[in-house]
Amino acid sequence: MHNRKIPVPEFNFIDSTLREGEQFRGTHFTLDDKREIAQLLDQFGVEYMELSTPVASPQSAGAIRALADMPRGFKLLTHIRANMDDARLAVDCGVDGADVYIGTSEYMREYSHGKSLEQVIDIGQEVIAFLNQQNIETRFSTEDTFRSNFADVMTVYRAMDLAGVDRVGVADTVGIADPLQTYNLISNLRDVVSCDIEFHGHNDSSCAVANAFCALQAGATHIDTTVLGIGERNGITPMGALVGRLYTCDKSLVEKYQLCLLPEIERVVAEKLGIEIPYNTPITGEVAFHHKAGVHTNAVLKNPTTYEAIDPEDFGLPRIIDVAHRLVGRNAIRDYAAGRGIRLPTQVLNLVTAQVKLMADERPITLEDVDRILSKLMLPVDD
Ligand code: HCA
Ligand code: CU
Repeated sequence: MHNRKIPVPEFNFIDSTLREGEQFRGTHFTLDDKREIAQLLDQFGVEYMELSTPVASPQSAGAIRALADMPRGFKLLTHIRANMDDARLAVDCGVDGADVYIGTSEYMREYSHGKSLEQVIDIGQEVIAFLNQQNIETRFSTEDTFRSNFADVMTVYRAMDLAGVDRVGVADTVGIADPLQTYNLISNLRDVVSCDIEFHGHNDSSCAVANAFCALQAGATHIDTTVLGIGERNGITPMGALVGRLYTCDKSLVEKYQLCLLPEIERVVAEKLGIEIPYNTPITGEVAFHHKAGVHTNAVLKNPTTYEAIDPEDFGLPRIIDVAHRLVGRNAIRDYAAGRGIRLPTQVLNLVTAQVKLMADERPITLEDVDRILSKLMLPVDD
């Protein structure tokens, strides 16, 4: 069977930790927090950062102005509604670009802004024309794209492309899209517009990373991410997990980023939010490089790639070979003992392994228990 792999073309991360992430339950970033997070993400190498609209509050506007003055490699964006007042204020705050959005689903048209499709296009054209005059990079997205009429959104995208927008945005606002739908919608859009394409996907049904990845395969050029995936409800595509997905596809895709900073960035943001990094988070979760079963540890000790798609060293992280349990293998015990300066002749090794297993059958054990078993039989390692 031919296992076709669709390549991922060049892409940009739009980090929205300071916009979508501000919408996460309990987020309260001070101005200093925003500066610190922006500096870390700048060092990591994100290409863009999106901040909450300056209309939201004086601190929101102040943060945009502060980051606009900061030495940085990323382009500074703010997220604005499709109206002229918001667009003027964004320009006044010194952004490099504006992410303009408006709802196109029936729900949004009925319960949110109440505009017809023609009115949506008219106001979009006016805002894009104004921002273009100001030399501001522009993006126009249709909120709730996947619950909007397909022909309607394509009409809006085509009109915005013709109006000279730099990017159109596809938003899975309520997290209902699946990877094939995302791939299909963006492939179709790729044929309709000549500008760049952005994807913003929520994670309500766990597809945000897969959808973002398929969006790239279909021709999207920009992906919205946040640190740890924070955002409204359970958030959007987490940057770390998408890095993991891209890395396993082709490591060279993410070598443009300072990968060793990822754990620190997530630690800082988690601390500010007062949350733990979920234990099973790709790459940075505490069990991400934890090997346990004897069959696994035996192979990993010879060549980690056997059971690892991602090399923890690329992220400055250790690999853990767990020996304190009943599934332990002899080679893991030998390696653990050697690490503690203990040489185990084969018969002793067999005995230690058997004793660890027996004890672990009786109760959960710790490394101290393994150490106690070892110390009874300790011999120094020959150098
Ligand atoms: C929001 C909605 C949004 C916008 C995304 C976009 C969404 O919280 O204001 O601008 O592309 O998920 O639709 O985040
Ligand atoms: Cu969103």
